[in-house]
Amino acid sequence: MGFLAGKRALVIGVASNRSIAWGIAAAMHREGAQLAFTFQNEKLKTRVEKLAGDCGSNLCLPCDLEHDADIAQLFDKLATTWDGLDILVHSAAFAPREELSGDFVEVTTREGSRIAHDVSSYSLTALGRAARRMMRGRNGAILSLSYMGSVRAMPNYNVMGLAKASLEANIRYMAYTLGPDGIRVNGISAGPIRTLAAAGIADFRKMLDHVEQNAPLRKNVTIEEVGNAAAFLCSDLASGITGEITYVDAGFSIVGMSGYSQHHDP
Ligand code: NAD
Ligand code: 0WE
Repeated sequence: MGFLAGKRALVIGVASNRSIAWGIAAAMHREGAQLAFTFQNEKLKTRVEKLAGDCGSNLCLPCDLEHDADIAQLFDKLATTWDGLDILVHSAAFAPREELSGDFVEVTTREGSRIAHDVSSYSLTALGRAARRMMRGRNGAILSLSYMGSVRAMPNYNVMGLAKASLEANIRYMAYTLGPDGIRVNGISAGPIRTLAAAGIADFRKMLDHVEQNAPLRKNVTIEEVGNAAAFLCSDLASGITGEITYVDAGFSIVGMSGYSQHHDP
């Protein structure tokens, strides 16, 4: 029996079979969890429904995280099918494309900042509030996805770095507040992965190559590796862990002198 047998998980952020959320859903399904999904808009509906079917789920509900009414309706609908919720996965982020290239100080706008922080950080608080009643008192777990741009200045990631810093603080405040309800809140900071969110990002190939050459494990991570860590963090195996950001990045973030090559006999 899998280590998530009997658990019910809601997964937000599947857009394709390359989505990190899809790697998480597949790992959770393998470990015995029952799944429900959301889709951002009608364009994604059929794709998400097909992927849901692949892991035995026919629960697919609409939710645009920019709208309070969508979040309220999501949990109203979910409560008509499920009497409780054990796991909530938040794997969504957005900033207007113009914010994600060029000189940070020059390209960052008030409206772009608002949108990035709203969708990528505030939405986690809104979801936590809406999910709280269904998750209370059953060793629930909430998980979100971050990136190292929250703690280091990086080219082009720009205002998304600020939004991820906010998200990581949000994870700690939510862990602090929801802990007494038996709900853990954690984050995974993943290395770069080619998903739709990475499509069209300038020099993404270059970043993948740089990680492959400099990370201690000399590789990039996959959605399967992120999925396995996510399944663990949301399971009772992680019952002592809350408010943490776990790096799943082949070790890239711990290196203090990238590019230095060490002589090494076999
Ligand atoms: P993806 O494009 O597959 O997923 C992003 C998801 O966000 C999509 O499903 C999209 O529908 C959803 N989304 C965006 N705006 C939304 C809104 N207003 N309402 C509802 N949903 C919305 O890309 P991904 O790489 O799997 O991204 C998932 C998460 O992982 C994001 O938080 C991203 O910041 C994070 N992350 C990605 C990488 C990477 O290199 N791909 C690395 C570290 C962290
Ligand atoms: O968090 C992300 C990407 C999130 C993202 C992606 C897009 C592309 C499409 C947010 N908003 C948008 N808006 C769009 O219009 N990652 C960690 C992947 C990523 O994005 C980068 C990166 C990396 C890594 C952008 C610049 C530099 C590095």
